[in-house]
Amino acid sequence: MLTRVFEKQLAVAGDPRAHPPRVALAEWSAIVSVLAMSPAITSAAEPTRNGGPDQRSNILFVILDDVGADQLRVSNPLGVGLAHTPTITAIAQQGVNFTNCWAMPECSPSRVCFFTGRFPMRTGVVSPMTQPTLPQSQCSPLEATTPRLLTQAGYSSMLIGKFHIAQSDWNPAGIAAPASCGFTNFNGTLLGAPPYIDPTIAGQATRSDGVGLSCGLPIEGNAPAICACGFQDGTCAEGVDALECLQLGGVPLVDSAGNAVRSCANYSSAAIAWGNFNGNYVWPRTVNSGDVAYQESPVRVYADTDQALHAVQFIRAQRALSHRWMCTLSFSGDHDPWQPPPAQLLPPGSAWPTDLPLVCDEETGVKSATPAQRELSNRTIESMDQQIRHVLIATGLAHEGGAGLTLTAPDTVIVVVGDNGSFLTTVRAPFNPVRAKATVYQTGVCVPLVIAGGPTVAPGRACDSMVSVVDLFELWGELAGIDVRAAVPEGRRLDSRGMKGYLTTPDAANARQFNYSGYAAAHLAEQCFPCLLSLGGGPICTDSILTTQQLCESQGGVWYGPGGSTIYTDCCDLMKGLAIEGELTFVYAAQQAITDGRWKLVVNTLPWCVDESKAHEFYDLAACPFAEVLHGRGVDNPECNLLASDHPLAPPAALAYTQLKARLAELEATAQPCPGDATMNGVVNALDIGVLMAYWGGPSVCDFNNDATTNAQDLGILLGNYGVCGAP
Ligand SMILES: [Ca+2]
Ligand SMILES: [Ca+2]
Ligand SMILES: [Ca+2]
Repeated sequence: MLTRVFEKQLAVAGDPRAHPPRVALAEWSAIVSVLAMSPAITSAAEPTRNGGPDQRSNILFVILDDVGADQLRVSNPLGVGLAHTPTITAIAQQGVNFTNCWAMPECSPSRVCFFTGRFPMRTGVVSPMTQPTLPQSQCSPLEATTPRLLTQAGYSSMLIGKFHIAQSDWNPAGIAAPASCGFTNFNGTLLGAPPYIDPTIAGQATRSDGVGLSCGLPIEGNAPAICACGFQDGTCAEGVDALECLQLGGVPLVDSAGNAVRSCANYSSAAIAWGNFNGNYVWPRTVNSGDVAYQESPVRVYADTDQALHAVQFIRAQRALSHRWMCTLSFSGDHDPWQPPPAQLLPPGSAWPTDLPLVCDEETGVKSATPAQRELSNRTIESMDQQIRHVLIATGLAHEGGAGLTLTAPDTVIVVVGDNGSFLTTVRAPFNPVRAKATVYQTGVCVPLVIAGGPTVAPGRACDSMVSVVDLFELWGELAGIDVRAAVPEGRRLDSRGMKGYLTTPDAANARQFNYSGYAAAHLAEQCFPCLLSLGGGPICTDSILTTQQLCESQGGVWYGPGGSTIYTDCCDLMKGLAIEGELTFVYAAQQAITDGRWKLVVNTLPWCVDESKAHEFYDLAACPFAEVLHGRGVDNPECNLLASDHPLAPPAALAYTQLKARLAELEATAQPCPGDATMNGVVNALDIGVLMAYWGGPSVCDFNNDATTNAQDLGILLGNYGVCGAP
């Protein structure tokens, strides 16, 4: 069956009829691509063409969306009931397991870090793009991104799967947003998550509550129903497992009440809403290829399978041509909404517990930490792990024998990372589910990172040094023979530190003295309103993360903006209106964290109604719960906050607190906003005017007053700062 599935996908991928409207990149792409690169790198010869052997490495970079350190055996030694991930474990055993990696707390900021080496406070990508976000909060087309640097060094590169570094809404490049940031070889999705699950099964079920259909397929006895499977070409097959039907690109037939239909007798393709998206099984593809961008929608192939297939095709082609390459494989299966992956993608023995209801979005409409969501999360991680294995074997980067998976390509480095902490309902003990993704606490920022191959020596060890997701940007450069500091335009600050030393030298000195993570409110086209969540531990309010009614309600929240029963302007307004003072927990609009490895300072941007004493939190990670099993850094639960008690800090803590505050102030001082500096080099000059003029009349990174257009007002701001930001 698996062969048949792959053949079907090849047919889809290669079908020229599936390539609808094309848009060419506008003329501004020329100006920004020139400005994004340092002249030094533009003229640089390929670094190793000096007669010696090519020491550079190919790179397979795997991003596991929303897989925090708590989810994997390699990063959570205490975890119980974790996913079965033999591939990732094998990579760690043949490489280095980084036990102290911090990501940003949310998708987009981390992803921009991977490819720019710059913290969110510099790139402007401070928040995930969960609703139309203005270009100044998307990755700037003037960033010297990894694919741009790699092209200059003679590499081929491709990003497959979830992008979420920029989006098409408000972006002057539209669906060519990846290419505008240098990702001219992109095949995946511009969405930040899988599309919503379709509880109508392509319009067949008319009952409005979606009961029994929360996974986007009919369920019987906690398993996919056996039903008739209809295809768009009018053919139909009986006796098909509903999940397999979706995998084959069909639609499981159900009656209006959602019960499985077993006969093809009355099947009509015309009665099916073929345009409905359905989680990971039916989704919109965007392709950027050179200066061409197009969409293919909907794609009816399970997303992991499709992405693994494209990775195999790309890597095989590069290996056949003896090109140096980087393949970024960006899986999003473990981002909500969770759906069961095809059974054929799971490892042996990975069966759904027969006594556990197979539900995806909870049918009551209220999400809570359910065993089903954790089980679904496990299944998606297992699917990704198996797909990584498939890619490694199918491309000759590994073989499977009696000893399990063995990596066999010494010229290729394999990197697997999570992009942020786990989402609350999936968090595994001993990590903290209510201080998880979208917070700067340990559960929100600690991610798994394993690296194998290439220059790695003494495989099978752990590295406990602090590393940040920005450091991966520098690692790509180190592996490709690029000096990233020389390659980015003069005056542009990098936050990355070298990582290659950790691979080549088991006792390498620490490259960084502190680590940082943070998020803030993005520049949005519309005002935000509050969303009230109930997660079992009392009400929680956010007015900065779940910023639309659909997003709020999809997380089981109650929406208090336009379209809701009552409108409140923000969470403070809501707290007073609902008279829930003292009960409400706020999700802060911005948070920053900085650590020296032991001590950790958290700085909160407070809502106007919250007492200023909550602005700082301070932790001794070595004294927080589970420190002894989590490499000396425990979980920063509230009771571990040293500033929560009335006792003054002990002298060592007081000194560390002062030092970390100073560190953060130094960092912020180097990232002061400079409206007008479109080229991000600390100087406002004629070059910036040139960029602004190229975007005149529309939204752009030169929309310095955040009003969604670029015009004389923005030029006025630029001229007002002319030269100023560059002053020492
Ligand atoms: Ca993510
Ligand atoms: Ca400038
Ligand atoms: Ca403007």
